[in-house]
Amino acid sequence: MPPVNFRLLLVTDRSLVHGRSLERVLRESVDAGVPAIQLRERDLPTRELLSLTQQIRAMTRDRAVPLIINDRIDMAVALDLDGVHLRASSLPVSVVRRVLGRHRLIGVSAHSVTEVQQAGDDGADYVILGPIYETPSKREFGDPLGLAVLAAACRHSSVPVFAIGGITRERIESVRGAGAFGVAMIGGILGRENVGNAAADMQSAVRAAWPPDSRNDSRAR
Ligand code: TZP
Repeated sequence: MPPVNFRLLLVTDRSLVHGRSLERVLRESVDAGVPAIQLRERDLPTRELLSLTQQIRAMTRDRAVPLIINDRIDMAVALDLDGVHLRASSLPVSVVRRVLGRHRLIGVSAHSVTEVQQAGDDGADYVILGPIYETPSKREFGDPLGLAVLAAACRHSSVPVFAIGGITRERIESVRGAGAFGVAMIGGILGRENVGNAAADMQSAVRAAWPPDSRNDSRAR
């Protein structure tokens, strides 16, 4: 299995960047310490998504930051991305694995303990579980699951679990306490006016919660 060597995953939503270019705010985030990006721009037409992904790939490659894309296995292979993120309506993990092989990451969205377990059984490298807390886009993502569900999912999971949904700096310690491997977020960084400051702030809280030398894998960022 390829290593999941990050504790903070910044998920994109270009509707939140208020007229700034997504490439620019992601560059600011990465330069401030964000260690991994999930490009989640599912509604973009293929050619536009290709061009955006190429720009972001060039920026992340220069900085050795993993770039994961939602669903687009073709782009992951063609642009040599680090992985693909899947949800329930995507191709199954087993099929995606046949295309991507073992050296690219496969992440899966889950909304319950059972889905987390299933994703592990299916061969995902990690799971993103949420929403844990209420998020501004509550309607799309469903009711908050809460820390008890997160804790149960982490106990029963064979793969790292990232908590998503309403994650703030103040909540990082609680989700770590529930057993999360890391956190994934949109608004906590991209929704803030000064994205660089927000990213630095968030990464420092993540490093405080999961000190890099607290586990055997010293590559975790
Ligand atoms: N999946 C579950 S909640 C969510 C996703 C993609 C949105 C997270 O956004 P935010 O702004 O970090 O709460």
